[in-house]
Amino acid sequence: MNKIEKIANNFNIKGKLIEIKELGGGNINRTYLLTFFNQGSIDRYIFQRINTTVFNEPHNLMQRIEQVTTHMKNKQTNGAQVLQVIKTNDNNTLHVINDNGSVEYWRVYEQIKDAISYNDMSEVPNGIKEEVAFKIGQAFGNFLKLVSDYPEDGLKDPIDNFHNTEYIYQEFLKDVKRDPVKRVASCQEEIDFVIQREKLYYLLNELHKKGLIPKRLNHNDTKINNVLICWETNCSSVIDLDTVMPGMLSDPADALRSLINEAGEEEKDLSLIDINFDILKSFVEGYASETHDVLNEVEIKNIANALHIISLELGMRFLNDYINGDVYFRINPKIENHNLQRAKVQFQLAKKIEQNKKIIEKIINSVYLKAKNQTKSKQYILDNKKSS
Ligand code: ADP
Ligand code: GN1
Ligand code: MG
Repeated sequence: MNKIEKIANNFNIKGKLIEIKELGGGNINRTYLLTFFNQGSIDRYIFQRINTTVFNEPHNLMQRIEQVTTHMKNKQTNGAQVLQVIKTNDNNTLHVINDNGSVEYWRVYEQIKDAISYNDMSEVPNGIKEEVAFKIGQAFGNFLKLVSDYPEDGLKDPIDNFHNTEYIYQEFLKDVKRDPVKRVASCQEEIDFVIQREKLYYLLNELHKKGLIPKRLNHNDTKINNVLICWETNCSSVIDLDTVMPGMLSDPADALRSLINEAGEEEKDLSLIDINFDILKSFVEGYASETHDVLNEVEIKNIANALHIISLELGMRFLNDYINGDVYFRINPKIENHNLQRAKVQFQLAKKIEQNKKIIEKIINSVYLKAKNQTKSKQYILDNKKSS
């Protein structure tokens, strides 16, 4: 019996295991799709080994995920499938094993059925790119709404200072100074690029301190492949809930970062990195349709800044990992200086955002204004009907 089969035996799953397939796409966890034959039907499950370098308290993490998904299920009305945790035979959310001295934490989810995820916009056929962007906007906007009244759970955040750009920048400077694997000389141009934009990294914290931007429970990892679209039912499900914690505009910002660069995060030819404004507008239309009465004016005005900042932040995180010897993000050893290459893509995107900031702000503001006005006129019609 192989290792995954043995792990599967510990979960409360009926039927005979007939196929094991590793899924790529994520940069953090190891993910497998397992197929079971059960009394004439086929059931599929997602098996994941949690990356404990990134998530050092897996039990705490699973408790948040269980509570958040239960909260979502109780409120969900649009028919979308919500991530469902499958327990072990002894009713735990994790199966812990010791493999040659290393402790591994395994969890299982039900597979979201009949749904597709795209790794980047280049995988989406022309003609439906805007529709996909709209659906992703709706899905993450709906997520923000669903968890907006999730009560304080007393749990630790799964990662400290995740998307605290100011903190990430300070850590980055320390690692540049340490230069642990002697790579700093090979990326001085990129380091200078980061330092030149220092002022931006403080912006969101400053607005928060002034009371202008609140911290709301965010998904915090809103890249394109963390939404599964079911075309048949017209419902989309948000997955990868590992980083659910309070944040400031990280969801619309990171989703836009991931979507508007059609070439994707892994592109080698930097001349292909650009902004697709139609995709940008469609995502915002989807996100605004759910959040126009949730976000305040200052938040809406700062989505463009948050997008700029998160592109620089992710570039900084990739560059920092390159400088540290590739210890955080999964790399493909066949790609030379993989994390440095990924950082360059994000910096190129940040340059484009810088050049087009005014246009981006204009699009976002006008989409939100339209969404708000539509609601107002609907309300006006309703009120008039009632009084007549
Ligand atoms: P990572 O943290 O490594 O990004 P994810 O939780 O996003 O891991 O899973 C990686 C990939 O596995 C996803 O992009 C998706 O394609 C697939 N996947 C994960 N969970 C499910 C699920 N419940 N149903 C169907 N596919 C899933
Ligand atoms: C990681 O797990 P995945 O691949 O969805 C990372 C995100 C990055 C993303 C870049 C916990 O996301 O923050 O934006 O890679 N997740 C974590 O591709 O660090
Ligand atoms: Mg993921």
